[in-house]
Amino acid sequence: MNDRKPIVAQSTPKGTGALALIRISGEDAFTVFLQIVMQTERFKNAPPRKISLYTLMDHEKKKVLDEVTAIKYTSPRSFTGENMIEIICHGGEVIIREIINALIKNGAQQASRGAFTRRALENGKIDLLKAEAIQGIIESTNEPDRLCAQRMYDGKINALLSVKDTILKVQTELDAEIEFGEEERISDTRESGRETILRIISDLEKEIRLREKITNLIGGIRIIITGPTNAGKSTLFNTILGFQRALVHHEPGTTRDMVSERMLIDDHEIKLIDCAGIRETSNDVERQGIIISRSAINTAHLILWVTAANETLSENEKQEIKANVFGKRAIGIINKCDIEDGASKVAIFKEEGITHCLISLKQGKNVDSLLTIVKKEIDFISSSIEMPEILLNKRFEELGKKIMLDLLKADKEWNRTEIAAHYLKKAYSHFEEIFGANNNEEILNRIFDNFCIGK
Ligand SMILES: Nc1nc2c(ncn2[C@@H]2O[C@H](COP(=O)(O)OP(=O)(O)OP(=O)(O)O)[C@@H](O)[C@H]2O)c(=O)[nH]1
Ligand SMILES: [Mg+2]
Repeated sequence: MNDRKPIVAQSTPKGTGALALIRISGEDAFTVFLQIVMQTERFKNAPPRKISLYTLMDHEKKKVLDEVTAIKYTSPRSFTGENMIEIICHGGEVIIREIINALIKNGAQQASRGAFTRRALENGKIDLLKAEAIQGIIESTNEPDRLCAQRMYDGKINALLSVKDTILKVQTELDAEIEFGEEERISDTRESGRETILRIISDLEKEIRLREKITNLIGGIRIIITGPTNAGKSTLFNTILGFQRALVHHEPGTTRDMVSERMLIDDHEIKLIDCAGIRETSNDVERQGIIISRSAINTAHLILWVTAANETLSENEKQEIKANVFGKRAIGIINKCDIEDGASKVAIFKEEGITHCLISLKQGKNVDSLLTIVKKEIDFISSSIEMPEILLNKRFEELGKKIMLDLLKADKEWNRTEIAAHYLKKAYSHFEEIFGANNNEEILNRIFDNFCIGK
């Protein structure tokens, strides 16, 4: 058997499912698979890329492992470029583990993170940027991040290439000045070169801010339900989720800790948060809860301020509304309109320019209109995130920051041409990490360490 053992891993997520996919790749993948398959002739004669039914056996234990289907891919026409098999088995954790163990017992090895993609890279089936793009597509939890990964997958990295070429051009001009400088031309070239570098700095700054916004969306758009105690916040939380997640009680101060759930609203990933109602309290636990609420309000994308129609608006609540929602996206929700009409509370939201809604969660009154307003806000938040064009993933972002720092240093030293040229060279060298990483073991390890197992 070949020195390099075939690799095996589950490619579907861990946990129980109806079906699971196990992949095995390597020159001897077929030999290993044949050790655990009952229908050996069927597998040997199976045409590549066609699915067939097999019984898998642990011959040593004389035990049937599972009835599976499997697809055979013959080198080089596979994802990795090697002989490969995709086994679709039943999705029980024990079955998956036993099949993988049986393959390992017969000559395979457990694949490390990103091992399949790494082999595809080594075999020239894929380039590094595409490999990163695939990982990005798998990992993205929001639309802008997925679109960035898709753009990278499609090879649309012209904006980054243009930054790279421009830095080189300016640096070459500075080098020429150092060598053959003529006084008049020097100052012209130097000034236009500096303008170009300043433009790149400003583009990179903008891109870094855009990436921060995307990173801030990881885990979903954060919607926090807050307001005074006993207003119906937890009731609203449960209503939006569609099940009883948080405790609801007539006693004020019921919710203390932060309770959150992830959900999809119109295909947008949302993190919905319920927390302690805001009030003056002597109870230390409740006070801690209120501190947590305040910090969650600060990082939320959307605030749902819930207040009860039958409670008079206190000076305290007025101040809280002003302090917590000012400059943020928020909806004022006047609940319990089955008890009172809530008209007296409309003014404060109007004053602050906050969209408001009068509802009764108890009677289900106006809840649909509230949800429509919430969906509009979600659409706005999601669509207001501009797509980066240069820094398409986290790694590019990190390199973009390094490039920008060196360009800033070059700008500072612009009149000392040799030093400026040195920093431009340094800025340019960071592109080596992006485009010349194929043969750099250390960079490859760093990149693939972030991949999932089975990819
Ligand atoms: N009449 C009426 N009662 C409601 C309505 N919505 C909620 N309630 C009741 O109000 C009480 C408080 O509801 P919760 O959802 O626990 O309120 P909360 O804002 O989470 O309260 P804290 O966690 O204590 O801050 C419960 O008895 C609910 O049944 C409503 O629309 N009308
Ligand atoms: Mg509550």
